[in-house]
Amino acid sequence: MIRSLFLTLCAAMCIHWAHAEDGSRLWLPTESNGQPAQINLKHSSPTLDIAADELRQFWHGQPVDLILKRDKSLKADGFSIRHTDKGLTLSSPHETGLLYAAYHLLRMQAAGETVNDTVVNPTYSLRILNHWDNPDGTIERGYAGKSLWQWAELPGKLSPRYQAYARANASIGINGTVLNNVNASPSILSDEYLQKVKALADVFRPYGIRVYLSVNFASPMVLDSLPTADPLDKNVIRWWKQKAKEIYRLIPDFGGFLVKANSEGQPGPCDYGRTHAEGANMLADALKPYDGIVMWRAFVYSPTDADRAKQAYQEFKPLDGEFRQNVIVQVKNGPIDFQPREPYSPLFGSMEHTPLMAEFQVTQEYLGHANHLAYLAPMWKEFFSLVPPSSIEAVAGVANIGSAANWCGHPFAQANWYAFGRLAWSPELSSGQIADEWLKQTFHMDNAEVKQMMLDSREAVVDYMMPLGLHHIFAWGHHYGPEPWCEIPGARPDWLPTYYHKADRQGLGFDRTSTGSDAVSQYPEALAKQYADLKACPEEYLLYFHHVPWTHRLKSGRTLWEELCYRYDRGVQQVRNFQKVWDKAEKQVDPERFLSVQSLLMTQARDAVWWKDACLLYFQEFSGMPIPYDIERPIHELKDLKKVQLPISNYECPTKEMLNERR
Ligand code: BDP
Repeated sequence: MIRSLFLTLCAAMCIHWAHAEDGSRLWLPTESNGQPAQINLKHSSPTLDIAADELRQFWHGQPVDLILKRDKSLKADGFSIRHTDKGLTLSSPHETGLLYAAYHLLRMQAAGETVNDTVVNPTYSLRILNHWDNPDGTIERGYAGKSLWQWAELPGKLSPRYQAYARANASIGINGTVLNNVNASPSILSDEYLQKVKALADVFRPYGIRVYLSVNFASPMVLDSLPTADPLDKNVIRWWKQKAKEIYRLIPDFGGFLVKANSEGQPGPCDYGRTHAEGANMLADALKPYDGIVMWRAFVYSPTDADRAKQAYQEFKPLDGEFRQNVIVQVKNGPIDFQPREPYSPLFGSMEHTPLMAEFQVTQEYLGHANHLAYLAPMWKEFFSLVPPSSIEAVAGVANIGSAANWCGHPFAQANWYAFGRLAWSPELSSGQIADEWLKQTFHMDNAEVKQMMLDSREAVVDYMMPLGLHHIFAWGHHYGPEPWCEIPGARPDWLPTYYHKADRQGLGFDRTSTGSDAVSQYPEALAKQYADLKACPEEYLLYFHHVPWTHRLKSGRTLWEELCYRYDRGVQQVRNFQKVWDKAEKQVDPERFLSVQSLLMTQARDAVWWKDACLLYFQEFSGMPIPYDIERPIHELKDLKKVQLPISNYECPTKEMLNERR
């Protein structure tokens, strides 16, 4: 029955495919097929009206009553669904809960799931996207065109995409957005920009989305020529209080600030001999009267220390308990920087008296930009398997959204936006379920092979880029291709791959045990013991924690060198297999998106070979061993690969022309 309903929907959607499909629809319903249902709503408000309208347009089941009602079992955004004699009753203590309930029903309908009586609560009350968008329209690490925010046109002109963006976010439960880059321009707090920010906040509000801003710690100096930004200076304190007042006068539900301080050249409290806590608390005090929060990032490291992986912990752990209640420390999932794979950051679980939030990167800075298919839910689930969802306060995702017609560049990159929202609401959902829902809503497709391709895709990227715990061996600057040999005279050592892989005649990998940097000791005892033991260390983290001899035997019985070769090769073969899976699915997909994904998979397959050849030929110079004869031979020469220069400025995604030129 469910299947037949699903097939009917698919048949209806085939008509839809008669139009060009540019991917702008995302996973959302846009066409009403079938008899609209009766929707009853006693009150009216912008949010409730959206909920009712969505159901009136797209829900084809029993009549629905939308009811605002207190209920002890429901959190603020939670809702319940009950069957009654007359149909379905959706209830929530808050309007946004009813909006989420409406999208929940529509999702179940599109995925062909049975609607049972249920109570649904979000795990986190803050589910937030971090845009790294600059006032000049560029996006740091953005690969889907320019910024969505048309700053020059705001506040006078409102692009229809703002509302579409809010709708998409609400449909997956995202309730906050930081509009601008963590490398923040002080101008975002100028009167001119605050008017623009207000205009966006007004569009997002009915969808339950609050606006937040990244702020530059030196803003009082830049905007109003104060001689200092010292957080203990009276005039600085007054400046921020006044700024908060101004903001809240315009945007009464403004969410708060996100701050990158004393990191990668950004100003911060340490410039004045103050701690991160003193800096964060000063801002928190300014926002407190309005219930605003400060998300203070723990992404800090200096070039002098022996191990970058240890630094956030070293700097923040001693500050545990010193932050105001409305400060949340935002910690990247791993200790280094959004690598295809790295262990979780040991700050999680170690700050008992400080609320922490996890920062995931939805944009694929280190996973092939918008050219590679890499479904990231398995990566975030891996994090949650080690950091219990209940041990953190919130989650943030660095957005992969831009002005591209299909929002995210790669058609499958939309799945990462979707998965981030779904996991921020329910971290217990499985990667498979999310992939399934997304495929059904986006492609109206029930294809086990395509779903499996999504589930395997992140591991494939790990295999062809950085298997066995290798990390940060990317090309300088743009982080797209391989450059394990990269040497830039005068560059910070911790920005160079050799710092991380430490290849030599004996072996490969970073010794983070007690004989090396001892980063293992930052983990809970049992885990530290396991990671420090060469035999017990999970192989996916092996070269992250150990400098391993080339001849060391792994679980497979192969030596490290052989296993490395097999993993790189496995990654390449996986992508070749993805190409086959996708080609087979041709009839189930509209031609535009089919061809787009097909062409991107070709790029990905070529890039996978590029990675494999570059890394194996380079590491072979140290191992001195042959590439096992049963795997594919290199097709490039190392000397040629060393000459590859991608002309990617401002970290933009390479165009097809660039990629062709490179080959
Ligand atoms: C790194 C990016 C850089 C960001 C930085 C951050 O390469 O562009 O500014 O993280 O998170 O991943 O602050």
